[in-house]
Formats: sequence, structure tokens, C-alpha cells
Amino acid sequence: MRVLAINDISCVGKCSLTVALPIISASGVTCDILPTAILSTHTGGFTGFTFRDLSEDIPAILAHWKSLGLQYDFIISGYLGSIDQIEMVKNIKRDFLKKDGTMIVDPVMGDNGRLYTHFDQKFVDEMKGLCRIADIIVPNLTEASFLTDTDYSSVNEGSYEDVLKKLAGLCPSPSVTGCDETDSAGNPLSSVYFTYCGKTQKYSTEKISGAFHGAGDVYASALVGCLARGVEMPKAVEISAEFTKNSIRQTKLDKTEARYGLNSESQMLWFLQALDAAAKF
Ligand code: PXL
Repeated sequence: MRVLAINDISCVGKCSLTVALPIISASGVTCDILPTAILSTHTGGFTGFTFRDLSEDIPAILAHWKSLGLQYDFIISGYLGSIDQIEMVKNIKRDFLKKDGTMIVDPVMGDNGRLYTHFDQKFVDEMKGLCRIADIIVPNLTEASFLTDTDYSSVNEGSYEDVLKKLAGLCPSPSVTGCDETDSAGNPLSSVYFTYCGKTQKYSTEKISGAFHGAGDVYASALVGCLARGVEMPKAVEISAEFTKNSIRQTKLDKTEARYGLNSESQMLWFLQALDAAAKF
């Protein structure tokens, strides 16, 4: 299996390609990368970061790949620095995804009800267009609210499924991560709502309090790794959500600053054992 991960390189802060490459490669598949930008750190929680947009380099990179005849089983896109890059990703899908390949879009735009620095409503509208050409989308609740023109503050435990159903207007297999819920004993849960075979499904796990940067990147990368090894969506969601939760727990135990990303390294062995037990090939 050959996977292409399109995302930025945030040199510090463990997100985007510094998370995608190790996790997808360790899953046992080839992971090629297309860096969209190089930043000294990611943009969430740091000031004074550098940002070099790599859009100018991308056409020559793609021309070279075309000459090599490269084709991908999976393409996953993440942080895109501009509207032009959204267009580039659409073209990359057209030119480099195998006929029966899978396009996964992580519409990285915001968290906790707000858009990240650099993004605005125009970008959101363009991102809707990218979601329309995806097979699977993995927004968090904030991104799902923006993509469906839903007021984030009005979304609650009773309305996650409505958001998911609205997302189905954009893409056949939508999912929403980070849906806070409570179990019957009053314990906090974090749920992923997703559509599988046309039906709404949900996977819930213990919610670990706090905001942790890069959790979405760990989740999306693990999900791609699982799917590329033939794991069915419900099991892939379960393994990825547990790996992310374990990584969040480890980060909390280590008391590292949330902006430096998840300490998923020590949880990788658990992830790979779970993946290996579920993998079809
Ligand atoms: O983790 C998402 C992400 C990826 N890349 C960059 C970011 C963020 C979130 O802030 O700033 C550059």
C-alpha cells in the first residue's frame, strides 16, 4: 500500500507531517509526503513562528512524480496554507489517486469553537469544496460546525448526529471527533460520530480533561494506517480513538505543555499491536 500525506512541516510542536509520517510508516505501509509549508512551530499557542509557503515548489514536485508514474492507494490531506493549495489538492487527487483509491480529508481549520490564525470564512467555503471530493472526512467538532454553517455554541450532546447528517451532504463517509458526552454514571466521554454503510455509528471513550494540541493529527494518521492495512472503519475508529486517548493520558502524566503536542511515542507499541491483531493484510 502506498499512502501520500499532504500536510505542513511544523518543526516543533508534534503535529501534521512530524506525526503523520512516523505513525503511517510504522503502520507498515509506504508513506510519501508532500509538505505544504515549513513553520518553526505550529500556529496554535506560539507567537513569532516562521512560515514558508511551499506552493511554488509543488508544481515541479508533481511533474517529477508524474514522470515516475506514481499512483496512490490513499491520499490524506491536512493543514493547507492557502486557497490555492486547496485547488492543488483537488488536482493531486485527480492525477495521483488510483481509480479504487481512497481520499481522506482532514479539514484542519480550528478547534474549541474558533478558526486557527490564517483562516477565514472564504477558506471555510473552499474547504467545503475539498470535502466534496473526499471519500472520508475527519473534522473535529469545531471544523464540522464551520463546514455545516452550524453555530458551535448551539451544538450539544443531543445534536451531534444532526451535524454528522449535515456533513453527509458534503461527503459519503463523514465523521466528527471530539464530541463531549456523559455516560449514565455521569462520567465524561469523548465520542467519534461516523457514518458506516449509510448508518450513524458512534465510538465513545473516556474523556481526559484539557486541550491537547495535535490530537486530531494523531487520530487521523492512525486511522489512515489502520484503513491502509484493511481494518474496517468501526475497528479503525476504535483503535485510533484509543491510541489518541492513551497519548493524551501520557502527555498529562508527563506534564509537558499542551502546545508541544501529544507524547504518542511510548503508546506506539500498543497501537501497532492493536493494528496487527485487526489488520487484514
Ligand atoms: O494540528 C493542526 C495544525 C497543523 N499545522 C499547523 C497548525 C495546526 C494547528 O494549529 O498551526 C501549522
